[in-house]
Parts: sequence; structure tokens; C-alpha cells
Amino acid sequence: MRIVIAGLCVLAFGTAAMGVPMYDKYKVDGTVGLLPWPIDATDALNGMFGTVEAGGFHAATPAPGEVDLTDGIEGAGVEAVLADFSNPSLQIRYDFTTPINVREIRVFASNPGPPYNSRAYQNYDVEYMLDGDPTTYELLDYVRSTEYGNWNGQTEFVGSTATRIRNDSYGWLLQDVVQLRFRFYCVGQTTGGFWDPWDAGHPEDTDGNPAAFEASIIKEIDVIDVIPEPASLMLLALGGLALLRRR
Ligand SMILES: [Ca+2]
Ligand SMILES: [Ca+2]
Repeated sequence: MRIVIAGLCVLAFGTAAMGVPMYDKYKVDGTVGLLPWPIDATDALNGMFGTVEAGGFHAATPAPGEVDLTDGIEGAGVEAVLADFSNPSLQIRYDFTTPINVREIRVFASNPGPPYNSRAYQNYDVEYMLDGDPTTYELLDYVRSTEYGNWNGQTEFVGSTATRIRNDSYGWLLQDVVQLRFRFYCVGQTTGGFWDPWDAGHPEDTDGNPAAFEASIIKEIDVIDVIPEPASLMLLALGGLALLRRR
């Protein structure tokens, strides 16, 4: 019980400093182009290579798979399949020589199929390191594109998913970031279900199933580092008011 309370306190302290992080998730039966946002080719991560710290990529992915995560495009069906039978399937770190501010983090996954297995699901952690404390990683969020145990039955085309971490007021999510770390876990077992990466009986197991061993196909990681100008927000608000008055 004491551990739970300590965890809540840490969370409250962390959110006070950076706003309340929350996440959105979307799923469409089709390509990434049907998701609510396009893949961004101008974000803070775009073109970065990153450092693979654990896991890696499936042999089907043309090397180097790191490129596919930040190239600004959806790419071919096998770009980029993360490593199966690996926990994590991929842990990759991005370093910023000039600290960045982060408004949103978006991750895109897609499985063109067939087979229509679990690879469009997402399960990952994001950790960050701030300029003022260059030795400690903090957990930003733990993101899943659906609930454990969810099932697509291989008859439904689970085409593409998007997840997004943002500030609840669309302000900065994080400021003065010098490193971001993404830790992706395997998501399924070729059966079309979304399973956690732990065997039944493991202390962290949540679904009573064997560990997932099939990895996601991650199309892009976008880190949005711009906030709309206050002036343009104000104009939008005034425009809305004018419309209302005219009615
Ligand atoms: Ca890409
Ligand atoms: Ca990008």
C-alpha cells in the first residue's frame, strides 16, 4: 500500500511540472493515410537514426530499420517490423544536442496483411531525460493501442493504429528534453489477439496468456515540437465568435 501511495505522489509531482499527460488511440481498417493525422516529415525526430539499446528488427525489414521509424513516410509493408521473440522487441534512444520542447508524441503502426495478425497493435513505454538532470530517466507514459485480451480474430483487417501522448491543454508536454527512449514490446502470437509480453504466472502478467512473441510493424515515431502561435489561435477564436454573431 505504501508503494502505491509513493507512486501517486511521484505522478502528481511530475504532472505539476509538465501538465497532465494523456493519450489518445485510433484504429482504422486500412492504411496509415486513414488515421486522424498524417505522418509528419518535419517533426523533431525526423531523419534521426537513434541508438538501438535492446532488441532490434525482424529479418524481413530492410536494414537499417532505424531509418523507417523517422523517414516521414509509411513505407513498404515490412518497414519496419520489430524483432519477434525479444523482450523488449525494440528499445531505441534519441539524443538531442540542443534540448527540445515536446508538444506531442505520435506513433503509427500498420499491418497490410494477410495474414491479419497482431502486428498493427502497439505496446510501448516512453522515457525522457531533461537537460537539468542528465542522469535520470523518468517514465512519461505507458501506451497501448487497445486493451490486453482484445482480439481481431484474423478475419477483421486491423489495418493501422495511431497513439498519441499529449498535454491535456495542448501546451508543452515536456520542456528541455535531451533524450527520449522508446521501449516497444511484442504484441501478439499470430492469433490476432493483443497479449502482454509476460508468461502466465509472471509478476507483471495481466492476461493469463503465454507471453506475446510477435512484434509490431512501426511506421513512424513523430515528436511534435511546435505549438500553434497564440496569434493564430486568437484569430481562430475571433473568427468563431464572428460566425456565431452572424447567426
Ligand atoms: Ca516511416
Ligand atoms: Ca517523422
